[in-house]
Amino acid sequence: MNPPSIFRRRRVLLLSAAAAGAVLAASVAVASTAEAASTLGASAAQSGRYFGAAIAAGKLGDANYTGILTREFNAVTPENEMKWDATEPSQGRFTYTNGDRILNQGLSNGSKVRGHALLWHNQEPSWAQSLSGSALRNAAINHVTQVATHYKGKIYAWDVVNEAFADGGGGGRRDSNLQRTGNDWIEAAFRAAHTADPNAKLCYNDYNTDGVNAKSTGIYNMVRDFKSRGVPIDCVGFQSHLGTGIPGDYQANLQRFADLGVDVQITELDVAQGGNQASVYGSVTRACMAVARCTGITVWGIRDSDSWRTGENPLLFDNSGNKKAAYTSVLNALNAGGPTVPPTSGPTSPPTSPPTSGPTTPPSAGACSASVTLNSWNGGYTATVKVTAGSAAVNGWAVTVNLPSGGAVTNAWNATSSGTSGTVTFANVSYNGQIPAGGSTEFGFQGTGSGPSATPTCRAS
Ligand code: 9MR
Repeated sequence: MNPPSIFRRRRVLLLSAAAAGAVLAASVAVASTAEAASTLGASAAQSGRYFGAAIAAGKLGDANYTGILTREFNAVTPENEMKWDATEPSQGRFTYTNGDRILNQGLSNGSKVRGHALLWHNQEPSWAQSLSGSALRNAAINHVTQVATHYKGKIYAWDVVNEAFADGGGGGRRDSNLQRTGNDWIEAAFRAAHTADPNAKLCYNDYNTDGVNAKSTGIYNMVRDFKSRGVPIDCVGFQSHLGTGIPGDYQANLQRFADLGVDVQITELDVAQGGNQASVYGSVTRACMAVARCTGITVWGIRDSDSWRTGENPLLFDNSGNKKAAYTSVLNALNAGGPTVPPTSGPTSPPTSPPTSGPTTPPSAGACSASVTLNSWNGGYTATVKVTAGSAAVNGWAVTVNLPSGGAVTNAWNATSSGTSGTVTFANVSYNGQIPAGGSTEFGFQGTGSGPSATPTCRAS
């Protein structure tokens, strides 16, 4: 589960506008670390993030539990109370009592509430387990509509679909009765959720996606497809039920999803208690803090005794509610700061229709510039390329990079690529070709070997 340790380096390559020769500095706002906060939620909030916990309605009468909850956390997720079996135990009869208790606990404490989960092959009520085909599809979409409508305006982010991808090497969908209703069941669920609660962030959530692997890449391809077709997806949840280590490309994996134009969130973090539990917790927190669109972290329970992983002591507080070393590690990482979460703005998805007119003249040099940020590991990298227009608006662009021999581009996002090795040119896609004067857009690509070391060129029209 945990790949061997890898070497990572991070470089920023800058290309200046050809005419001016000016150097464009990649700029990120870094949260002030002048005053360290003393709780998880407050320290996360300094950079615009949340730090949450999964909670259970049945424990809200436990003063030790709620004491930690209200002191430390500024987000909550119902561990079971908003799942399908809990909210629609018989078809068409909806029960929100316990879900509402979690919601009200969160809202009364000024916390964000993550909704979990509208559709999941697990914890389906028995009546749904016996359905198939259009009867199941209609029941599932009705469930999404009803539950998202009940909580409309109150949920920060919904896990619309949970764990729909298969484990193992294929990168494909998991077989389930939902999947057998047709491959479009996931996008149908996202569209229904968006119609019911247009302001909630809509997430896809899964496990074993904690590095670049076949499963996470399958999900990545789905998200990229959704973004290109205007399916309303806003975020991807990485559950992060971890053993004794963390994949070396954990941060790069978060970043490649963020580069698709979605938020990323750590949604169910817990780490087996071994010699390095505290350090794994610290690494996960630092990875999220380093990715501007990683908006928050949720741990899957409060005290070790609250965890579903009986006997593994995987949480931040011991059975008595005392802070563990892992707690200190997380708090320090939060207080160390990182890029501030960008404000939510603009449409949740790119426009679906292409621009009415494309570039009429070949791109010319000098009217745009590009800066490349590499996340590299031993044998591969992801590159994020920022394309910035000069003093005139750009209506189409092309960026050319020279790759060292032996390496190849394996995939690209928010751009089309021509060639895979040597000189590779990336051109805008329909929705990001137009850049206002001085404005910028981003695309990315992943490759084997080493990333580009020479200055890329940008041509604009
Ligand atoms: O923690 C949850 C546990 O109480 C339930 O019995 C279990 C039922 O499958 O679900 C647990 O939460 C899961 C979450 O909803 C989705 N990701 C995996 C979590 C741990 O199994």
